[in-house]
Amino acid sequence: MKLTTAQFKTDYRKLLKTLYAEEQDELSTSEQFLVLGNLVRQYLADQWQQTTAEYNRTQRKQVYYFSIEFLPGRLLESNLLNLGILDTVRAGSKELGLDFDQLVAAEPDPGLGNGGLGRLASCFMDSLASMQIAGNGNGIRYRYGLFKQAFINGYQVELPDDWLRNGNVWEVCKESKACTVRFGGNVYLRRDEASGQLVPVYENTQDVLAVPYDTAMLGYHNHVGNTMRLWSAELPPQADDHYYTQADKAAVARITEVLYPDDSNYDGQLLRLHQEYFFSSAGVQSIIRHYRRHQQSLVDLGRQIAIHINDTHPTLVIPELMRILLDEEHLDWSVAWRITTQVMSYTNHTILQEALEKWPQDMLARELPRIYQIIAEIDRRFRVEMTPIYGAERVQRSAPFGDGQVRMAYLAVIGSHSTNGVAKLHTELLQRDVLADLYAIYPERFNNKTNGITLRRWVQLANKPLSELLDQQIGSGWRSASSELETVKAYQNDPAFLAKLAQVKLTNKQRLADYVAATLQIKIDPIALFDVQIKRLHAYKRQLLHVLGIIDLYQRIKAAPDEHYQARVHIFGAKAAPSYYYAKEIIKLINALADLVNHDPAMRDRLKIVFLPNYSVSLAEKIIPAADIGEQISTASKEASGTSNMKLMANGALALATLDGANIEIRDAVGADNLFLFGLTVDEVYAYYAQQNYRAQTLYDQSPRIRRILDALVDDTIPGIQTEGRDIYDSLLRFNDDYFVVRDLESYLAAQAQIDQAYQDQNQWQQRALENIAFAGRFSADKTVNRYAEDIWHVHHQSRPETK
Ligand code: F55
Repeated sequence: MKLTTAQFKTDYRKLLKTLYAEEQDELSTSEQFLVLGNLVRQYLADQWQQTTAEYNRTQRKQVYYFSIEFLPGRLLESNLLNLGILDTVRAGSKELGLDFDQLVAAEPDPGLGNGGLGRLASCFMDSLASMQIAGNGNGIRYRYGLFKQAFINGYQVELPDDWLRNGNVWEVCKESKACTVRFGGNVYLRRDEASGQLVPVYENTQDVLAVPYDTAMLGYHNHVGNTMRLWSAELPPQADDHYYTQADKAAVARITEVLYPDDSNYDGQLLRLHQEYFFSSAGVQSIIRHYRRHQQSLVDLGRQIAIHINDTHPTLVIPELMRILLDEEHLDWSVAWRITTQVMSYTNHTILQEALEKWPQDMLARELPRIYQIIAEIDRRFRVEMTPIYGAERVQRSAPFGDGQVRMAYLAVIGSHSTNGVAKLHTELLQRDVLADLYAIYPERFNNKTNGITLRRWVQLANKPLSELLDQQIGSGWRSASSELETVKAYQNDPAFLAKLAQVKLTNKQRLADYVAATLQIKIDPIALFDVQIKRLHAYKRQLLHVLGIIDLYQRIKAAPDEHYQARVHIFGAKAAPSYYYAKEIIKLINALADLVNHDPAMRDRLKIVFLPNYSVSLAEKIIPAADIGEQISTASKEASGTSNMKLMANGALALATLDGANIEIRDAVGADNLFLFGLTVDEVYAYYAQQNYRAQTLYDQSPRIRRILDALVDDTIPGIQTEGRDIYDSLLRFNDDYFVVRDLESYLAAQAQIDQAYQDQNQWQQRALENIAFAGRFSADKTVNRYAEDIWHVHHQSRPETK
């Protein structure tokens, strides 16, 4: 859009007066943010309304991305960037005497997700709009997002995330588009006299009103304004003969009260089931209602809409769409089923057994009786159709019902036309392992879609110094066509350019150092190597391996204080699920070690540990541009893809990585010389499983170095971890190290030694950083989303300039 600084200043002053009727210097930073946010919402309104109108007029195929989590990050700057007025507004703010950066930081960061899965959903929303795909988000408007993390005495404590306290400038409540979602009660089928059809009769249901709140998702410089719709649970309007009690109110509000803080452990709680059906049902109802307003026949539904199921959490959209087509639209089962499978597609995000959702059949039958009947019929028909072809055993292993439970991933595969994994290796493992039986039955449904990230947020906004350097060197075309980043390779032998690249990194490290000094009172030297691990705390992600590596370095410095050591700062960001006891013990270990190391004069500037609390999208934006090394060290086969690996790469960090998830594809893109690989391969891990011959204790017995490192957990080297140190030590030796930490330790240490070596040659290091930046465009979510559009959703996208 077009905007001059003068116009902006006039608009700002006028809105300030309208909203607050005060002088500018009376406003707090957060109030200043609200004025600017409201102004930007006015600026984007045209674009948003016109896109919606265009979708209604042309009846383009719509994609609905159903996700129980979204992590959009702060929206002020990204909306300004997409509108093309970021520089104008920054300049205008300055002239108004506002501190623009402070105002940006005053926006609450919506934590409506746990980690990679929720952030991926938001990267996709951004790319859908930028690729001009008619894409809609559908999720839950949690009253409280993921807990805020603080450390007290080194232990994680969880505080409520009251993100809506000052209101939300970006959302619009659409009360008139509310839907009713039914829970519980009894359902029976009765023959309708007039039509002769069977219709369900509901008794004693508990009805909840789903109220939508819409947020605009803008495309980059293209006038697109898509919608993310989040649902909030409320009581239905009061009937004349019925008064609600406070208890009624509280029971309903609970459904959308808070995000479940577990990112990889499924624990079949009733409230979670209610959340899943709540947003699935509301979303499908509103899609069909909207569709019916514009279209006659439902037979074409599969050509007009696509519904995407982000992990199994929204799988109940399958029986819910069936319910509407059967009970409300009176289609035959076979017609309804054909439409449903045509509409639905599913992404799997994990092969960890403990993360696969399974709901007890009796719970579903009680809570969602009609939905249960429909799933039972899906199960019955699947068995009837497949048993003659594939035999009773395979069918029993792969049907929706098993062991008294509904296996949601199986239901998702059976009820959709596409199932994808999120990296090549992950998709292979799905086919070989977790979903092997269904892969044998429906091989044509399986496909890979390697994850991607939006460079608009993760480079353009998060790393402005790098963005400006790239503009200078290769022009600004990369900002809309990320494949143009590859042209920067032409400068890999240009020492002046490499020096500028090093300078950019140093600037970002200084900025992070300032933040660390201000928040944690720890002084870190930007000249040191910044080694970063940022992700949820989980045993399989092996933060412990990283810690053991630091212990080794600490012990080496202590033993030979006069040697030369590459100065290092180890930076962690990680939340643990509140109920994940072991993960919390690792947090305590990291903090205790940090305490020891950071106060030991012998470490001086050689080694510092910084564990930044409350890792979140906005904290990631500060850390990632400052990283020299990004640790991607999961046990091979466990990390489905990883996406911070891609963000770090795009910011010129080199990966320290196992051959897991998308790390493999990153290696293929940049070449093995431009990252540091170590550790067991998937085949080696699987061979240990098959032969059951892994013994961590033997490795401990045989290696003095391993022994010295592990012993530090239990010999009071690190004060304050009596319990934790012993538990962690036992997990490795007594309980035989589920994730091969001990097995990979020496290989990890060797890779770290290579890194120290490599860092000495700054010219060559910057060449490697440049190579990583150059190939980051391959992991642009724009491309990923285009592949979904072509292969799965069958919708048109902007084919130029950002094609495959
Ligand atoms: C959240 C709730 C439940 Cl019940 C289960 C899982 C999650 C969750 O947050 N999963 C998650 O983030 N998975 C991650 O998805 C990323 C995007 O595909 C992958 O990159 C990453 O490997 C995977 O762990």
